[in-house]
Amino acid sequence: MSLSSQQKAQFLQEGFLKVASGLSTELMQSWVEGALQRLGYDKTPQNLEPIIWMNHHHQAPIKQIAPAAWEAICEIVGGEDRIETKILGIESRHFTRINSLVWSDAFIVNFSLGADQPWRQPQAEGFNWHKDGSYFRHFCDSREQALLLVLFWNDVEHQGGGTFIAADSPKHVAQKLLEHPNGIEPKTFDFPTIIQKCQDFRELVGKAGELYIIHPYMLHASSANHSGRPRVMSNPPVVLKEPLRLDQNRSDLSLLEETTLRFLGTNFTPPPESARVSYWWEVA
Ligand SMILES: O=C(O)CCC(=O)C(=O)O
Ligand SMILES: [Fe+2]
Repeated sequence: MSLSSQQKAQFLQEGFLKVASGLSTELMQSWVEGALQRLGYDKTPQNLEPIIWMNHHHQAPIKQIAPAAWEAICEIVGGEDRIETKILGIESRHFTRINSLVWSDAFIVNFSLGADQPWRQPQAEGFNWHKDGSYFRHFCDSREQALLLVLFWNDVEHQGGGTFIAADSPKHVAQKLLEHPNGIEPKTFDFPTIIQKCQDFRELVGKAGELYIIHPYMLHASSANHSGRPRVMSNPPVVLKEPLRLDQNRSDLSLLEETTLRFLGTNFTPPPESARVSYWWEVA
């Protein structure tokens, strides 16, 4: 089942889309129960941090365990052939290997973030707004995180810790990237200034197995979980073999490239390869 013309139009206009991934209930329950057990949630929940970033324990090919998601991802990036097959090793408090072909139980478990304060609507102040990608220098056409995925492994309701997005942030992030054709180091990306320009804030909610496929320029943040239940989510990166081709004159653009050009409002001339020197990953 490929994306409908309505779904494609939504990604192009809004920069995000929710699809059913095709993950089975059995697999989700088994990986989630195992992860919560490893954290000690069944025995000593009182000892747990409010939010925990886990490393991989189980993994399996997306094509096998979530065929609908795989098809949607491939369609958006312009085909399976464009997805990186090499494994990237990174340093992180979360996962340390990125294999774009598999999904894993490297969960972000939000047990009770901010549960001791009144719940607040998504807004510029007081949240850790960011664009993902601590391991590469960011350019308009970067391939190292070509999509932001928010995959729910259990049901996430209103005020239950669903990721917040700033839906109108991609055009502001695009502007910032255009101002820096030689790239931006992840630590110096000025998210606080960009988020002040945003007005359209949303809370992502959904059922277990639902996947938000989101443009990589989208600023997002963890939110407070007042549900009393763990929110289990993962953020598996999609790495491409080559940078995006951001040239409106091409007739063979992927939906991701078209959407990126819409946010940029102009073509982007790739930097010389020497400008891409700073990155914090290696082929594992
Ligand atoms: O916890 C969340 O909902 C978002 C986490 C996130 O964006 C991240 O770890 O990069
Ligand atoms: Fe993030």
